[in-house]
Amino acid sequence: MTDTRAPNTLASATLTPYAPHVREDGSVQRLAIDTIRTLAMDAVQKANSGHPGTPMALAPVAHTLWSRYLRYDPATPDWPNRDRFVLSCGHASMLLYALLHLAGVEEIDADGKKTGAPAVSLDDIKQFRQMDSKTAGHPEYRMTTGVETTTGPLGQGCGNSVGMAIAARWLGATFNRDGFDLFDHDVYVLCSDGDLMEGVASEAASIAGHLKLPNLCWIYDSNHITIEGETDLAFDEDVAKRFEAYGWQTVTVEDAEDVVAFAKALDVFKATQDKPTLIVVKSVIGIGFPTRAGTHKAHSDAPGEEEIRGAKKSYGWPEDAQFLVPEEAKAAFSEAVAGRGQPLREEWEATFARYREAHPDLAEAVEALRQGKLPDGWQEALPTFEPDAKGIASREASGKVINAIATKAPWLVGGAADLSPSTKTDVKDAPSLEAQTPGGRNMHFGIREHAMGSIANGMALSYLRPYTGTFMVFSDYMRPPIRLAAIMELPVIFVFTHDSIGVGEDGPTHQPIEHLAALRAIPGLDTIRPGDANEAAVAWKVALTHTHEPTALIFSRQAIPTLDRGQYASADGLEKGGYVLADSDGEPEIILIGTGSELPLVVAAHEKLKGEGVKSRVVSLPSWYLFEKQDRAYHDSVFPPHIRARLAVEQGGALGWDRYVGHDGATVTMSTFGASAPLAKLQEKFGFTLDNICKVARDVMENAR
Ligand SMILES: Cc1ncc(C[n+]2csc(CCOP(=O)(O)OP(=O)(O)O)c2C)c(N)n1
Ligand SMILES: [Mg+2]
Repeated sequence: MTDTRAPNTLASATLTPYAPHVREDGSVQRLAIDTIRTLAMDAVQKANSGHPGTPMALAPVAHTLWSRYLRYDPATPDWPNRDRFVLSCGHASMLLYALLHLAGVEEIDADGKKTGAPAVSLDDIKQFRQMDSKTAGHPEYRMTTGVETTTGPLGQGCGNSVGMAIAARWLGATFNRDGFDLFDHDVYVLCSDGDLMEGVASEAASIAGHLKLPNLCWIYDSNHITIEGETDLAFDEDVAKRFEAYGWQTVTVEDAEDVVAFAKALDVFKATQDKPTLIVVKSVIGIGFPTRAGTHKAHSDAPGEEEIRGAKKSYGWPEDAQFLVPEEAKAAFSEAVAGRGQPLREEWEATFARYREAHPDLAEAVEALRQGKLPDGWQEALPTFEPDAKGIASREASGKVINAIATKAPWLVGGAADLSPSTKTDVKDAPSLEAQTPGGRNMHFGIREHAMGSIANGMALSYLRPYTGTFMVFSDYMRPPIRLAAIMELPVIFVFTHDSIGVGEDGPTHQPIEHLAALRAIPGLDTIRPGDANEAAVAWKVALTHTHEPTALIFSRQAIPTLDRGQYASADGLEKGGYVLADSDGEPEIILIGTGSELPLVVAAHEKLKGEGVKSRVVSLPSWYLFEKQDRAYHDSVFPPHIRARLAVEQGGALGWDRYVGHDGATVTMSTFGASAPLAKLQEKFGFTLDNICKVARDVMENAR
């Protein structure tokens, strides 16, 4: 991709030069900076909770970035080519709310329509941290217009930003044409000591350096303070050197008050075309507080009237004023942001109108991805699989599905954490996504599962349909971003293969036990464990149809027979989460429930019991999440309440199965870690054999009588 980013038109020399620590230069910029500070203090004091110190310290930095660099139109905060601003240190949320308020960002609803309300009004700021307010304790994507991603768990915003920067480059490489620079935006992050101590940010920074992302700028608030005290307690590495080793450009700004130096640092970022940039900004947390400034006491909690009055005095602010927003400060700030962003956005729209003429197909694709849709017809590409007693591993089936739909779903972009030969997540004959091929589609996340999840979330926030891949046991390494995908309602697809003791010889460290229960416990996450190749195809269809839910697709390492769907019910039943796969003539005496690789085993038990005169029903239950969405009548049709003899078979922990098997039912599940041995031996040891399932089924029937 040629770098088409607009040159910085504002030379830093045009900035009002504040001398460090002189906070009363009388300029309107200074007024706006102090407005941010006083709003943060007043809101935290009123809420009696929150974090005032960092918004106060970073106000000059954020003000400079927004008013002089950020390409952002407050009237169209969903303009696709806007620069992204991520507040990774989400505890400093009042900084973002103050910026959104002062910039006059307009609210848009879930359908992208303007509501006529501001994104954050002054009243909203007065409702900081209150029920149903737009100013939650930490910034929440979807709840507040202008919040680009939910942050709060430190490090995640950093991870997301790498995904956003990757997506921006991918979009540019895929859709930009001569004379049509549709996508060339930058991604800015404010991050704190905590962010940069977290492993996820290190993983993300490492791959960002590898990918040489020139459109990524992290601004590190080096204030030497965390909650427990000075950073010396636990953090004394040279962060800039670490980032240089990652392949980043680094610039240090000695004083956050020195906006000229900071603007120069941003100029360095804009001029750097071959690597990401880290700007280390040294700041004083809670600057202006008489006793708390520069101490961990400025990090959180209401500072108290005395501290606030002292700080306001030091800014030359009326000490008794609360929630004071000088009109001229707001006007100057919003005009500065809109003055640059609005013409750029209008120009973009004019370009897009011409693009639609010149490249109608591409324009249609851009429209579709903006709406979170895949191109029409992608479902037609979904494969079906012939009955096959030997069958294939569901990971193999998944790989075939990915490859079948790849050309129909061009912005399905993903990859694995160095396991694609095992997870089968690569699109064959497609280029890798690398520094020189930013439009490639096979991501090599490296062995960085945590960042992989976080990066995928960032890609989803920037219009792509990302998927990830690793062994299911390592879903633990990804839990924070999976949870955040669910909170943000991002339709990320997390592929997990090697889903049970079926892993075999690799042993207990690689055999998931509690992981299914742990994933099923995340609200809003659709965890699907398909029972054969056709269920795997339908699972992908469901996942790609989701617009507001992430999906965990759980696949086996080992082959699973492909069921004869002429003899048994259609795999489309998966769309309801669970369905009657095989039934008895007349009322069943027992319901056998299976998921994943245990489904064919349960079907075999059903057939064996039938031969012995026992009437059983088989329920395939690949997604509890989807099944719970069905109504009572459907539930009762699958699980008639009076049939109390029920047996669930799953090579995972028992936790949660009582919901379906009830008091009189039983499970054949795992109650210990697995073992290192060939699969057949493991199945014998842990009771996943035809004979044992039939025996337990008979016991259950006996007990339920
Ligand atoms: C993953 C994670 N762990 C812990 C916390 C709780 N927490 C919030 S802020 C913070 C550290 C504060 O230090 P720093 O990141 O330097 O922010 P500053 O106080 O300088 O703004 C911690 C531990 C968190 N939000 N996320
Ligand atoms: Mg700090």
